[in-house]
Amino acid sequence: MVGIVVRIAILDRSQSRVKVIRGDMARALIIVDFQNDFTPGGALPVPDGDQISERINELAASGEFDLVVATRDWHPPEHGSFATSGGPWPQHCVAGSDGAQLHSSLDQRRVDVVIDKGQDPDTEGYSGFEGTGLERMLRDRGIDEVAICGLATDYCVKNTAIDALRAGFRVCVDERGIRGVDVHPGDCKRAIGEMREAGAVIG
Ligand code: VGL
Ligand code: ZN
Repeated sequence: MVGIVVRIAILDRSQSRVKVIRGDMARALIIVDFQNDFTPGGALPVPDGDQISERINELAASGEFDLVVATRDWHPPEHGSFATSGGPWPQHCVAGSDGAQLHSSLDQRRVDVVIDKGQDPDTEGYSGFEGTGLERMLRDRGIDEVAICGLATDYCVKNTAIDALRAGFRVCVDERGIRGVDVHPGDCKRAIGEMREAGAVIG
């Protein structure tokens, strides 16, 4: 078998289509919280948060990924992170609200799976891996490597990337496909440093 590249085609029943897992690596794209409330005009806008849509759509359509996941911050109305409950943030991404919908500039035809997070009222739920089936899903589909884009660099992108590394995935963070809030100036820069330090490739 020397010299033969093994390509395994599996029928993914949930998607009713055949995916090819490369002999080398299977990759997923994770689009973090690209939602109305995190874009200008929303309840907790990330400056220029809408500007990453072209890059996200380009990544999702690139053919580089075996699976495209979009996470949504999806909070109950009394979530502990809301100022009304003593938390740091204005009310945002209440489950089912317009603000919680994926931004209309995202080409949702490219999204295979949507993962809702932040549903536990008592934890921040910044990471897409926290209290969700994301890790299991990636493992079930043989994913080795994840690329991460979305919002916000210094919160949900950072925590998702660090949890992905902890779970043993290789992680690339797409620098052109992220934006952050920078509540304290320098937060985004520090977040990128922390992700790199934890083992992520920033590119
Ligand atoms: C986020 C603050 C509060 C994020 C979510 O998606 O980065 N930030 N909830
Ligand atoms: Zn939130």
